[in-house]
Formats: sequence, structure tokens, C-alpha cells
Amino acid sequence: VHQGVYPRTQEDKLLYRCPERSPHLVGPITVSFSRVPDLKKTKSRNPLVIRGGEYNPPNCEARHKTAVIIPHRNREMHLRHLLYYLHPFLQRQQLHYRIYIVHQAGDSTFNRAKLLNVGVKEALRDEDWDCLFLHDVDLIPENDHNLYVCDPWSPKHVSIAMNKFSYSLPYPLYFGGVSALTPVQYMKMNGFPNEYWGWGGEDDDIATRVRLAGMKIARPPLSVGHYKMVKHKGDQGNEENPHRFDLLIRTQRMWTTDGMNSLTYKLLSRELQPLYTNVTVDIGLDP
Ligand code: UD2
Ligand code: MN
Repeated sequence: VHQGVYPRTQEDKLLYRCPERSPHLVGPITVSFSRVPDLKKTKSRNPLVIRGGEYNPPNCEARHKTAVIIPHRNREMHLRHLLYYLHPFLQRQQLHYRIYIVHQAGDSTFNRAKLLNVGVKEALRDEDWDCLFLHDVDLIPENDHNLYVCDPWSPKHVSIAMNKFSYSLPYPLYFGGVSALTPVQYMKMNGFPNEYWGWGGEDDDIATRVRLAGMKIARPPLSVGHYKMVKHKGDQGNEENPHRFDLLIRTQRMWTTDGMNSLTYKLLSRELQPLYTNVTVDIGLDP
């Protein structure tokens, strides 16, 4: 009905919701890591992104608002690759979005899942996001039909076809990489575990929590869930977690008491960078 007519004022905007299918989608995207993009250049290519890494479509009212939450330490190059591709990708989807980097302070053992819990808590203080995207820093989506919106019924595992695993799902309950939950789904499973320090296991714990909380894992079509991971070695401070198998046996007993309801941390700073909000946090030490 409103084709070709653009809202001009804030009032107009309320009358014009974005179309159900964005006209800006292009499908498959070529992702290359041959040069590391400069943050200033990425900013100038995304002039409508405001401080803190937030965006609203200029000509229509977004149907969805998504927080992208990225656990991070010492991966600046990967972050530059991701921001270069992710900002235009999300804008083509006509989303209201904001990118949060959750930075673990200090150099004690890394804890991905706990950082994600912190990110969710901090993001929900800003806005009533209707979707939370929990996102590794080194994974770049390769098809913009992979919409960064939630499934209202089920937690969604999104990075299902990666170059790293020859573009197929490595095993049925795999939940690593990128996932998307509504805040209600996230709280229903008491969030993610806080007790996995170091590499591995936490993703399988999360997949089990989904089931224990009475939900199922949703996935996009395989052709759409394509991701390219930047090649990397294991990080210092994120060595394989030797306790992960012991922990995984206890998920059923632990999930109701370890998670969002037991989360403690010290917020050290919150900076509004041009392309993202940086949350620096002290999450304590590996016991
Ligand atoms: C796999 C999973 C990941 C997680 C991990 C085990 C995939 C694609 N991803 O990733 O979701 O389950 O295994 O814990 O299968 N990070 C930092 N700095 C560090 C260490 C980690 O920023 O020093 C962050 C960063 O966002 C990274 C993520 O944690 O992408 C996962 O760590 P990884 O990339 O080293 O682990 P990987 O690729 O085996
Ligand atoms: Mn990785």
C-alpha cells in the first residue's frame, strides 16, 4: 500500500512498519579475511550506526529488536572482521539492533558462557530486546537470509554449517558458535552455566538445558546457516577444560541453581564505542 512513499517524521515512522521481507537482502555473501578492515573505515561505511553500535532503519519502523552479544578477550583482528560484515548484514535485514562486546578483564581462565550471561543482563538494562544473539567473535555469516531474529517457540541454534566442519552439522546436539534466544527462553533455562572455565563443554551443557527446560532446538535451513570461521589456534588462558566431562554429567542437577539466578560479577566499565558497546567485566577466577 505504501510502496514508494517514505515516512519523514517520527510520527510517520510509526505508521510505516518495515515490510515482512526486507527488499535489501542479497542472499549469499563472499567473505574474505585477506585484509583486516580498519575500524574507522568500517564506521564511515556505516554512517547510520550510532555510538554504542546501535542502529534503527531510517525509513520504517523495525519489526524486530536484536542484541548481538559477543564474548571477547584479545581477538581484536577477529572483531574487526566481524564488524565489517555484520553491520551491513544487520542493516540489510532492517533490524533495530545493537552490538555488545563483553570483555573479560584480567588474564585468568576464559569463561565464554558466563560472559554471555553478563552480556544478556547488561543488554536488557538498556532495552527490552526481543531477541538475544549469542555470537562467537570469529564467525561471519555468509548468507543474509539468515535473519537475526528469534524463533518465538524455541531456542535457535544458528551456526549450523561452517567451513570448519565442511558446511555440515558436526553432531545432532551441537549448539556452539551462534545461537538466538528470546529473553523468556533464556530465563526459562536459567541462562547459561557459569562454571565452565576454559575451552569446551559449555555448548553441550547449554543444549542439554534447552531440553531440561522443556524446549527444543530450532535451526534455520542448512543452506542459510552458513558461517566462515577465521582460522585460529587455541588462546592462551582458554586451555581445554579438564573438568568438562564431570560437569556435563551434572547438568541435570545443576541447571536450576547455576545460571542467571546465581550470576555475580563486577562491572568495570561500559564504553560506547562507535561500532559497539564495550562492557568490561571482572567475572572472577577459575576456582
Ligand atoms: C567452539 C565453539 C564455541 C565454544 C567453544 C568451546 C564453534 C564454531 N564454536 O569454538 O562456541 O563452544 O568451541 O568453548 O564450534 N574467546 C575470546 N578470547 C579467548 C578465547 C575465546 O574472545 O581468548 C571467545 C571468542 O568469541 C571465540 C569464542 O570465545 O570465538 C570461542 O572460543 P574459540 O573460538 O577459541 O573456540 P572454538 O573455535 O573451538
Ligand atoms: Mn573459534
